[in-house]
Amino acid sequence: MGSLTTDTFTEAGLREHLTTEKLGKSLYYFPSLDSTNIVCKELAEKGAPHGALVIADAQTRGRGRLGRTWFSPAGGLWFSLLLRPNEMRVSPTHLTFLAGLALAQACTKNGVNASLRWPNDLFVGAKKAGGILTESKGNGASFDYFILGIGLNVNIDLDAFPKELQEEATSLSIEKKEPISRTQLLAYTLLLLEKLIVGIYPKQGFGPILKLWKKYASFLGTQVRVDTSTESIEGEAVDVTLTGALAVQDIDGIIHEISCGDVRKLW
Ligand code: BT5
Repeated sequence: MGSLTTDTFTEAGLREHLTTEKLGKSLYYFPSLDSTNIVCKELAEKGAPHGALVIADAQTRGRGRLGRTWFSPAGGLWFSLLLRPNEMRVSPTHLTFLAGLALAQACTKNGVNASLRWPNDLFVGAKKAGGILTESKGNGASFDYFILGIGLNVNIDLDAFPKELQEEATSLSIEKKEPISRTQLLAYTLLLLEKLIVGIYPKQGFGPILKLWKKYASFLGTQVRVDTSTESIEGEAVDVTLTGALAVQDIDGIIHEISCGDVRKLW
């Protein structure tokens, strides 16, 4: 495995590589902080502009969905984007899909075959390598802002993961057997994301994006268990709808459309 010290972040290096128009133009880099989503939210409240990027080498209180912990040591790509709805007409649900697609495309371009699992996970093989946490202020009628948080295990050795994650998590460097430049990966991901947000989504809608997303969704067509806050549903993951819901067909042929939950592959 390559040394993690060969892949350092510098603010100047990040600025130099970014080729986006708005995403990341306002940039806040921290060697370590609690959570990029939290800091991004604070900046949003203080009036930071659309596209502001908060990035950290390590997080001490990285967050997953539903208050879960996101393990974030140095070597990963942990960042959050502030997105303002007056600049971007996209629903928070769709935003998670746009981000997943950009992330999967960027990983693949870097020689790692990534797949996507509904609604917010990035997998390599059978192991999770990244996740997305989309938060928002306001509601459907008027969103104030969105915080798009992205975590990707880039240059992290297996023994650096806590025991309970070693079975189910991986990193790009483990899979590729060499380190990957986080700066370049970030720059490429943001470029793809910006193209989706300002180009494809407003002009062509969610349909074509979902179609591309599904190409990475290797869990579709397999047997899964979906745990929601109220129930567990087992069956075949048959589709993801235009609203971003997962359709699961159970053993009786009944199709359940699930808007929020966690997917586990059964075999
Ligand atoms: C997610 O939640 O997958 C969303 C993760 C988003 C993290 C980014 S990092 C930048 C930004 N700032 C933050 O504070 N957060 C965002 P969820 O689907 O709820 O998955 C969480 C579960 O994934 C945990 O309960 C663990 O089982 C597992 N997990 C935790 N850390 C992991 C890691 N580094 N790699 C793989 N799996 C992990």
